[in-house]
Amino acid sequence: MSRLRIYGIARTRAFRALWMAAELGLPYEHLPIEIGEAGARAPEFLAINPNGRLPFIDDDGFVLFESLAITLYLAKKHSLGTLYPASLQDEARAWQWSFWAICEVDRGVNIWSLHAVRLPPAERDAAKRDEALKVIAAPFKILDAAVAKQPYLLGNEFTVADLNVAAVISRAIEMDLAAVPNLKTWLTNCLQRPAARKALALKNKADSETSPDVTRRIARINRL
Ligand SMILES: N[C@@H](CCC(=O)N[C@@H](CS)C(=O)NCC(=O)O)C(=O)O
Repeated sequence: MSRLRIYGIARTRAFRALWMAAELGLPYEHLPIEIGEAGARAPEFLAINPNGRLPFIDDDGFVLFESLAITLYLAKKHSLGTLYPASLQDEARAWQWSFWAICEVDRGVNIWSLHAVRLPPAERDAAKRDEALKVIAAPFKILDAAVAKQPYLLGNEFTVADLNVAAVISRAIEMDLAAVPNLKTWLTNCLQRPAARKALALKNKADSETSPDVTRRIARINRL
């Protein structure tokens, strides 16, 4: 039995943890539980993560929630000096980009994706979609400028900073990114990594198996 358990169906933010586990080549057990009462809010899972949200992990008895805390933890544990920066300043930059992604673009990309792609066409709210695009336009310009001068966020090498930001905005790959060409190239490169493709295969499969009812529930529960 593997010591690392990753909880959460791959269509959720569990995708971020699954991508990191693949980058690190870790053996793990994936428990693809659903959001809400049928999954993360069932008593047995609330007993592990009282937030009732996904993802969370159990690493040999060590329980952790928050998707990017999970990726940072796994990278530092297994890839210090490679995927996880060794210097104090680069570590801080990895945190900076991770917090930035959660605060500036996570919700906007999710709203856009639901109202541009994932909800049945008749139920998409164009006003929500357009407002989300407005909210993410300025931060996307910041990211575009950051990857215009160097291939990756911390320099020449792909690190946890790239994984975290690219995983948060992965659904933006379906947007028109003509206004941010450097972001588009960088995101494409990140998502073409073999580990990303493995995690994306799980995510795409979960997406394709998701019924409109579940997508509606996702929009309602997450207030998107
Ligand atoms: N900041 C958290 C957000 C977790 C979150 O909201 N997860 C969603 C799925 S992607 C969820 O579980 N929503 C259901 C709910 O809130 O009940 C993280 O990054 O892990």
